[in-house]
Amino acid sequence: SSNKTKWYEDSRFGMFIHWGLYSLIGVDEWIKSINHMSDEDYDRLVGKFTADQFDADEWAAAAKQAGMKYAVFTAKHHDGFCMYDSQLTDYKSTNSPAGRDFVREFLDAFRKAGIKVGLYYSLLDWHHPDYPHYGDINHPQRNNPAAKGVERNFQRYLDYMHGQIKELLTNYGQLDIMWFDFSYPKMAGETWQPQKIMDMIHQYQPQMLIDNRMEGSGANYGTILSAHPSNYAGDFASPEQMIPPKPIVNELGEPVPWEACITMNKHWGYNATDDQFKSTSLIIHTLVECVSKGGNLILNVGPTPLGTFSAPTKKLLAEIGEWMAVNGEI
Ligand code: FUL
Repeated sequence: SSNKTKWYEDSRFGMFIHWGLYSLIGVDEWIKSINHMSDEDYDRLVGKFTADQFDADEWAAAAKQAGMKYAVFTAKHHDGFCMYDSQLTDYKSTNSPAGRDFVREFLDAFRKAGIKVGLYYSLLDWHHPDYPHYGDINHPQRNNPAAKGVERNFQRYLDYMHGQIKELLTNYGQLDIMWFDFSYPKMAGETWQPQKIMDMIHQYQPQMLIDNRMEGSGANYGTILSAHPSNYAGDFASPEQMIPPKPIVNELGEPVPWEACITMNKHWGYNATDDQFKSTSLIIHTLVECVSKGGNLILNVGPTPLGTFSAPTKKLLAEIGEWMAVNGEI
């Protein structure tokens, strides 16, 4: 393992946090796409986002007690709603009744607790007018004829997206991870102008790690990482909802860092009726299997509309923490 990834590979266990406007509907973070929702309908949620019970210190304490060493929070998911005070859009948490920069509060609390911090940033954006509507097979407006003739300036979207990444890289102190998500196979390579993004990372946060979804990883979520350091293939692989059958290697056959990202129940975002939580012992076995194959587990939580962890989430974290307290430090 390289010096750059050592802390990450030693960490083994992280927390993924999916929280955003979609949490208020309580179904799925893809709800705008699944239900082909209009901006008008979806954006009503902004006025309801009070986050009355959000306390990042509580989140950090729960992660710490569970034995998690790093955490990744959704700064912007596919819906395009910014959970931070971006200067490039009005579509942000600071303009909701909550009026808070959730990213900043998350970062402050988790750093204070001694947990490494990362931000999830969606390359897709279902809100930005210049993000292509018909090119994206999952865009909420994909079947809306009114969206068809409209001219979209993709470069303008890229400038916006790059500008937001720069904000996150420059306004929020040291970031340990940026988790970019995702690229359709046909959007591989230069589509996001990833070299520009990499140049910013090297300039502003040279120590930071990124996942492998910026470059056309698509459905297999990039189980292959390039051995060539000059490109933008990422620092770690990100198999989703599965444990790889064997350690992940690059095209030279060398093992690469990876993390399995896995939900506690069936959803990433808060789902009010999904009670199919995995058992504590299954999650511990999953963690052990990942570690035995040289990887990490990043376990997801989907906080409630008001910003708390649900009761089953808290219970699982507490029980995992009991096991970690005895077996976690080797
Ligand atoms: C996927 C996303 O589309 C899901 O909503 C979720 O964020 C998962 C971790 O990555 O690509």
